[in-house]
Amino acid sequence: MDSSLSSQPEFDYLFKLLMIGDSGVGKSSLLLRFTLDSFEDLSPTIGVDFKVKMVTLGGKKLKLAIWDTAGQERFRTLTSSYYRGAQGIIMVYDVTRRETFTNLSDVWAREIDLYSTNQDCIKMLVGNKVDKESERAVTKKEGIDFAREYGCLFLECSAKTRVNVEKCFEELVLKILDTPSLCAEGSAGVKKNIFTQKPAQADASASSCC
Ligand SMILES: Nc1nc2c(ncn2[C@@H]2O[C@H](COP(=O)(O)OP(=O)(O)O)[C@@H](O)[C@H]2O)c(=O)[nH]1
Ligand SMILES: [Mg+2]
Repeated sequence: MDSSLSSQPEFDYLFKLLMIGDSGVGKSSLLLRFTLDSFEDLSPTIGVDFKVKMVTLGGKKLKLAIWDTAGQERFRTLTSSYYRGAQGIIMVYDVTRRETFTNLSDVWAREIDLYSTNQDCIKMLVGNKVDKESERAVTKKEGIDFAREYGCLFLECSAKTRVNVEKCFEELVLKILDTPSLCAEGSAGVKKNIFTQKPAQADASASSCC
């Protein structure tokens, strides 16, 4: 849209996305898989804060700032600043651990209602670890029903085998692009600073950008 200007913006939209869900469900692994295409057996204390990834989707250049917890979810102490200004939220559970699924409605959906500043914010429910099919404890139908009830998108995926990982992020972002109020917030012309809101020791080291 600003292509007539001499200094071209590096992106059309900047979106803030969040990963939430219980400890151990694979939030950090999904983020690493999506941003770096790697999978490591992460120690439970390692979180990545946030990563930045540039993508082109729907004909737009997008800068995605994807926030992850640094393990605070174990103590249920995510703060409102974590949620503030997000256009998209990825709610992750582990298909082999039923309590991670029930906690999404008992704990995490409530937190979103409490803290999310944006009522149009798009949510994506993700059932991770489908590579462990023999240990499955939550059926796909249950995921579909939850998503319908909470008005979320839904996919099952595996950070380990990479099945559906890109699709989780892409479907979420395409839906954000379809929502005019969210695009307006994320527009490159809008002065907002989602990077300085975060606490110290930001690690924006990922990727390709800038
Ligand atoms: N089998 C399998 N293991 C996974 C998958 N995703 C993550 N893990 C493992 O689950 C554990 C917790 O992952 P992590 O990303 O740290 O979860 P987080 O606490 O939600 O950030 C780690 O040992 C990961 O290697 C997956 O898709 N399949
Ligand atoms: Mg983590």
